[in-house]
Amino acid sequence: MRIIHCADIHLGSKMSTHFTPTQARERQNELLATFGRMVDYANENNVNVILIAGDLLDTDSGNLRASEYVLSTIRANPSICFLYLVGNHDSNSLILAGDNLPKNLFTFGKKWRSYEFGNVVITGIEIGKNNNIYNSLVLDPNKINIVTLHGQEITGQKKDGEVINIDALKGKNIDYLALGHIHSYKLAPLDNRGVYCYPGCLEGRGFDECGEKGFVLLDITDKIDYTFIPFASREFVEVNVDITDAITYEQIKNKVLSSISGIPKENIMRVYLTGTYTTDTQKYIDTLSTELSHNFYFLQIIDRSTLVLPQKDYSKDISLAGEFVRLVKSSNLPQDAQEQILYYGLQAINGKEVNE
Ligand SMILES: [Mn+2]
Repeated sequence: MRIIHCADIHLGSKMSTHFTPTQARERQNELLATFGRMVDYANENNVNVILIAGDLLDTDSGNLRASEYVLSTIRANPSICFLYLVGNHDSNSLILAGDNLPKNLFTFGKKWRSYEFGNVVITGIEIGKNNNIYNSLVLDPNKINIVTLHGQEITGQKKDGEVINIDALKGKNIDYLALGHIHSYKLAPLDNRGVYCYPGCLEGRGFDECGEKGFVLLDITDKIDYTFIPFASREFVEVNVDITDAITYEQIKNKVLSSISGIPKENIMRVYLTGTYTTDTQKYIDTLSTELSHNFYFLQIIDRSTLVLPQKDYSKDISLAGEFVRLVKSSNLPQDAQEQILYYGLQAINGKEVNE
């Protein structure tokens, strides 16, 4: 049999960070559409079960469209079993609020609950703040055991809150521990028998969720094969570009272009300018952002380069420039503000056009 293990889809997220209202709306729809595409993938690849390990919704309620979309999709695919464990974001999920749930939608509760598919048993529990779940988990060693939980992994030490004590789940006959809560893919050994896995989210929602996102496909015969399937419609990508040797606008632009070439244009990009610059550097960031933003769905340039003053000892220089540098450096302004003022001020004193 085949199972999709996904989690942390956060349907109904506002997606408004970084984006215009139009783009945010588009990303909200993409999030729903990617869930729909995953169900299509399940159909096309003979997947029997979609196991959702928590945080399917971004909030319990308030997003009627996301809830109705999910319920409608589940009803339209009666040959797939949807096992939905709620997480900390959707513990009172609106999807489960109605009386008339789809017949192919199954849930978990505050006590361990198992679903059997031949030799495969999927067992889960809503942990909430309950730290006392481990002793009551008893699994048949002769079955293929998948256990699902939502929370932050910890080892050893006691800690309150929605945490999963990995050590306490060792030696429990678990073959695959299907987790949710961490938004990046992670697969690690559990014990001599099993592994534990966070699939990560389906779509990144910000630059703290960079890189490939997707779900895990489990192919089960007498053992489990697991494959991470990248599935996001866009990725958040961050790139560092060292501009130390670039002086002209064109040189900086070419450095940025060569660093981002090959990155698909549908991605959501952030370019950090790093290294050093001088008062001669043509660092016209607004112009560069505008020019390059046509190359990507979204592109943002953040300047982290630092100013290197000309090889001149301004501390005793009897000139307007010397007086200016001493005045700025003796001020209480933060380092980056001082650099900005010195950059533009020295350009002005040297008779250059001051941009930005
Ligand atoms: Mn969570």
